[in-house]
Parts: sequence; C-alpha cells; structure tokens
Amino acid sequence: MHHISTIEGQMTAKGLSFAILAARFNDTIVDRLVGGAIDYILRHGGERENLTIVRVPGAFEMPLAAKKLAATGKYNAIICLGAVVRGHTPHFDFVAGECTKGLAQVSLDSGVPVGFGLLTTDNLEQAIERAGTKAGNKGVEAASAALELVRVLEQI
Ligand code: INI
Repeated sequence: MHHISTIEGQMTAKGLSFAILAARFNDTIVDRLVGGAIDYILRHGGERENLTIVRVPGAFEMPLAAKKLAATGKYNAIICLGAVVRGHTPHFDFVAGECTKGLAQVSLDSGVPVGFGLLTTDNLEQAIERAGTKAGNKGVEAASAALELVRVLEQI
C-alpha cells in the first residue's frame, strides 16, 4: 500500500533569524503586535540575539524596507507588522493595498517568507481587538505563519 506523503513545518524557531518590520504609524497598536511576535518566537525556541526590529514610518514604507532586508540574506523570514485604520479617508485603501501587494511581491521575488501582520480595520476599536485583546493578536499570527513557512519551504 502506498501512503500519502505529507510535508508540514515543525514549529521550532531555534537558530532562525527574523527581521521584525514594524510601522510607527498607530504605534500604540503596532507595539502590541511586536510584543506578540517576539513572545511567540521566544516561546518557540528562538533566541533574542536572532531578532532584529526595524521601524519604518508607515505601512506604505514597508515593502521597500522588506525588499532590502530580504536582499541581505541575513534573515530566514521577515515579520511585517502594521495597522491601517480606515477612519474617514480613502487614503486607507491606497496605503493598505500598496503595502499588501508590495509585501507579497517581495516575498515571491526574494523567496524569503513574509509574515503578513497588517491590521486593516474600520476603526481603532477593531484594531485594539486584534492587537492582544478579545480577537487575538495579529503579531502572533504573523510570527507563527512566518515560522511555519520557513520550516515548510526547507522540506519542499
Ligand atoms: N500608515 C499606516 O501604517 N497606517 C495608517 O492607518 C495610515 N493612514 O491611515 O494614513 C498610514 N499612513 C501613512 C503611510 O503609510 C505613509 O507613511 C505616509 O503616507 C508617508 O509616505
């Protein structure tokens, strides 16, 4: 009988280097995402000395910084954290759209996994809910996804 072969990632961060790319815009929210991501990596065997936090002004600036980080070859994955809150301006769609598209492109072009931890919400309350209160922490999710993808890609 043949068996089904399965490739899946072991969730250990031991020995892996991560860049945590964080937007300053809405930093009260983003700092919670950064805290969640760091905590996740450390609880999964990662080491503080293998974490580098990089701050950029806003979500719009994240793709270019991610591209340069990926090109260094120093990081196994880039964990991208930001918060775009709709408010009353169409700016939201442009900023969130460009950040999302840009980060996806960086990941595909470079082959470096990107953890996508960009909150896109209608208001601040929804952002707070997703930054370590009643709806989890998007930073944890992004760190977990980045780690899992590193470990899966190693095996493909
Ligand atoms: N940047 C964000 O990270 N979140 C936002 O909600 C946001 N809004 O709403 O405008 C935002 N704008 C700034 C943008 O990312 C750039 O930093 C700015 O346009 C300068 O290039």
